[in-house]
Amino acid sequence: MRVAVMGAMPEEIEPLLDAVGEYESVTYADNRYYLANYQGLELVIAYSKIGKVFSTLTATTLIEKFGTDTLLFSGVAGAINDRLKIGDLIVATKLVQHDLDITAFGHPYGFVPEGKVFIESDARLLAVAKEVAQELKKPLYEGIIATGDQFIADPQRKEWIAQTFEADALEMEGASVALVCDALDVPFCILRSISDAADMDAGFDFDTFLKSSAKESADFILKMLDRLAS
Ligand code: 4EH
Repeated sequence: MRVAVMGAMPEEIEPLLDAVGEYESVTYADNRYYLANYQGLELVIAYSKIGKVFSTLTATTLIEKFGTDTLLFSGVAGAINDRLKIGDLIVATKLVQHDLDITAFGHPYGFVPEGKVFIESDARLLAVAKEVAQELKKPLYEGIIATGDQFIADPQRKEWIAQTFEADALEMEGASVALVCDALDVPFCILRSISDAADMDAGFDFDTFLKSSAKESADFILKMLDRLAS
């Protein structure tokens, strides 16, 4: 198995690089890719930089250039569902682009012709995530993640995303990564730990909790890798 493990920001993959120990670094398409062996799995680890475009480039590169056959995303997210508190884990059941809007032509939000509003996650990787949660006795929320090229720190925009897509959390990369994996038939799993509530305090909370929440997510991903290896 060749497993891609990606994040958007350096903080999101640093705990993974620390855990794998030795790795080789390859520069390609203006980014760095870290090749490592972990429990007999071949890993390719990378952070994309922020947003849908960079994450599309990185996900595509991980699959097409580095030949990965499974993709796990680890990172942080803003909470929409108020059951989700800072540090909690959410795994996406499906993902949507909340900022994709050609409603002027009668299409629903998040839809373009020949595309789909929601992209569904891989059932087997979801099951693996649930098994890990049970093993660790950690709550794992399953829900809808909304993605857009905006850091949301606005209760009104947050509420609109909640109502329009029934989304539980939001971030800036998941749906684009999901779209790439879906198109290329690569099973994927988008895992996030909450860093803020996408409200007026989001900027401050994000800065405060980025590292600790990114570590929560990365630690969980490592347990998923343990299971995929065995
Ligand atoms: O990769 C981006 C990061 C914020 S932008 C998306 N990530 C974090 C998830 C996220 C998020 N996305 C949208 C956590 N909270 C979010 C929110 N809205 N409220 C960034 C952060 N720091 C420096 C530069 N850019």
